[in-house]
Amino acid sequence: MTRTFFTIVIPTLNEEKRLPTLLSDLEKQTFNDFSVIVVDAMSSDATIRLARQCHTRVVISNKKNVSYQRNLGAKHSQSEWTVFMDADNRIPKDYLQKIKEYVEIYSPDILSSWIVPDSRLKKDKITATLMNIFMEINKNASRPYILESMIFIKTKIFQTLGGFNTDIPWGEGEDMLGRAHKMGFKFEMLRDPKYTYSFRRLKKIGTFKMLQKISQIEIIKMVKGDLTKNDAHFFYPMNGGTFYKNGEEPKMTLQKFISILFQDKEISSKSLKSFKKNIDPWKSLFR
Ligand SMILES: Nc1nc2c(ncn2[C@@H]2O[C@H](COP(=O)(O)OP(=O)(O)OP(=O)(O)O)[C@@H](O)[C@H]2O)c(=O)[nH]1
Ligand SMILES: [Mg+2]
Repeated sequence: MTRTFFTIVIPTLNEEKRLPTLLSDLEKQTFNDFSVIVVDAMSSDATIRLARQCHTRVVISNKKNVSYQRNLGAKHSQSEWTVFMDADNRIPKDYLQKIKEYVEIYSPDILSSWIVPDSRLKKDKITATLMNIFMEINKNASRPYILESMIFIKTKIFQTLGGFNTDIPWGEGEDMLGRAHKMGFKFEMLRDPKYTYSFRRLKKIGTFKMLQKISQIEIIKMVKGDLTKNDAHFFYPMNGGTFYKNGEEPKMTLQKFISILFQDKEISSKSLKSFKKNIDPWKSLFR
């Protein structure tokens, strides 16, 4: 494999609908010193065939775990920069060109960029703007917020950090950035260029429902310290493209939420009753 400026790693699971569009965006880039590795978790649809048709290197992962797949892809990277992109992204044709120019002038260690939604709906534009503002105000925090859908990182630094933690079901990018921050690596969030972030989940389950779910996750994290892999599935099922073909949204009832919250703890029926009474202000999270 020749040593390109960027190596782009795309983890996939049943992404026959989305991946070809991203690969075609990549083909149209004005800067083309990059290679692409699709790390597929044994898709049952045409993902692998379509990736190969586009002359893309495909690595098969024997584990269905996005972080594991990203780490596996990065092992094959011989570039100075490794880039993690999701199959449901779109990028404008000067995206890589602008990033390359930026890194050559400012030499950051890790970076990402602002997003635009894949929709013309006003509510999606507002949501994307709020996400951009959130990323902007957090960029100097000790644990900056980042979307795993677009991460540029120097390959050596990725290795030093030990890659993504494969045991984390949620926020693995943030976790890695937290470790990078501690070691003094330089992170940047670019306002320009922007990439198109897929709002397919919002389309499938609804914006308000998504906000409910994020609030529920944050409550679990506050109480339990973290979210287990089992819990995560109830809030944010990760099945790649499969979820959008035939995936069912797991229903989160107040009862289920309480059982997740207290599953490792002994709790008397009296305190459970009092908890249910006290949760009244939070009830809107379960409608
Ligand atoms: N192996 C594996 N890959 C996955 C899984 N879920 C997603 N992927 C792939 O990992 C990348 C990120 O997944 P997405 O489903 O886009 O994650 P997301 O953006 O948080 O969620 P969506 O809102 O559903 O798009 C995609 O390229 C997927 O194809 C999974 O459960 N297992
Ligand atoms: Mg996505």
